[in-house]
Parts: sequence; C-alpha cells; structure tokens
Amino acid sequence: MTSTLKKRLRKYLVMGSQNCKSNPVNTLESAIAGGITAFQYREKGENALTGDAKLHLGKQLRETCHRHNVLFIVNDDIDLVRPLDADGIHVGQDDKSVQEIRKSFPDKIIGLSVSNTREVTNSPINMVDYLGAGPIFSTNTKADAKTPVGVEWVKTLRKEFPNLPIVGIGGINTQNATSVIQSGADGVAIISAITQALNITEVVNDLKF
Ligand code: 3NM
Repeated sequence: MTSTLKKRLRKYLVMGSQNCKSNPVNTLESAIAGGITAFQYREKGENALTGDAKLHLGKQLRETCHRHNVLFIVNDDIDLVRPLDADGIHVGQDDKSVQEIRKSFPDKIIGLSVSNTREVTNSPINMVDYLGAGPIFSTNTKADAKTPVGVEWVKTLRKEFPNLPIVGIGGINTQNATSVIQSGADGVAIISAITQALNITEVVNDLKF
C-alpha cells in the first residue's frame, strides 16, 4: 500500500479554477496527457468558486481523474469528500484535526502539511498516509505561505520517517523538481509551473523521474 501510494503521488497537480488560464477540465486533461499521477482539487482563495459551482466543477474533475486512473484528493473541504467520492483529503495545520478526519473516513488517504519540527511533534503522524513538505522554494501562489524551508526539510523528514510517503510543495518547477526527489521526496506537488505553462502537457512530460 505504502509503495503504491508513493508511486501514485509522484507527479501531483494541485489546482482550482482560480489557478487556471483556461478551462480547468482542459487544464487537468492536458496535465494527465503529460503524465500526472495525482490531483488535488484546491478551490481556494481569491476568485475561487463556492457552493454549487464548486461542487459541480469538482464532479467534472473527479470524473476526469476517474477515467484516467489518477488519484483524486480534496483540499481541506471535508464536506466534499463524500459527494465527490474522493480518494482522500489533504489538510494543513489549521484545518480540522487529523484525528477527527480519520474517525469520519477510516479508509481515505489523509495528507498533512508540515513545515517545521514543532508541527511534526504536535501532529499524529501515525494517522496520516503521506506528508506534504513545504514550501520548499518561495511561491507567489499561496498568500499565507510560510518562509521557504528548502530541500533540507525533505531530508530531515525522510530521516525521521524512512517509510512514509513524502511530497514536496511550493515553488517547484521543471528546473528544481529533481532536487526535491533526490532529497528523498516520493513526489512533487505543483500548482503554477503546470497551470501557467504555455504547453501544460510538455511541462509535465519534462518532469524526468
Ligand atoms: N501549499 P506553486 S505552498 C498550496 O507550503 C501550497 O504547504 C504550500 O504553489 C505549503 O506550485 C503551496 O505555484 C503553493 O508554488 C504551491
């Protein structure tokens, strides 16, 4: 299960309509054509959809992932997990607790963001399926992103958790992605380097690992 999940988190597109230059379903399809293995529906921040529109787009994206056997994870929004039949949920430090989520969803994949040792110490790591490590590099995509932690943070987490799937996030692009993998991450999670690309399929294809 762990090695399968590691493989499935290898090339992880994170996105909501607010990140897209054109139709989000087309954006996702182009990324799938390039070889992404996982997708996180993150409809959040300025210009993000809400309510029925958010649910409707989520259903379209979920269906697209389903057709191509791409893992479908929702960000934060626990109320979307069942209606979208998500494979899992990704939460940050300020979201609903992992303990509560695990109680509601015993069989779903749970991902948790950790940016420093204190967050690791305060988190029930044994209850999560993978860790999001970041922001690795500086990013303009997330308004409240913390100070970049560098690939050193991936190395630290890998040493402490030799078997747990780890995904780097924040400022990752085709130039620096390999350094994140070489530092011990199983996958890279990317928003802007994919969604803002002129040729999305080509950019994903250029992730050579
Ligand atoms: N989470 P981009 S950084 C959604 O550090 C998100 O936990 C982060 O976008 C974290 O690939 C981030 O465009 C934004 O830098 C990633």
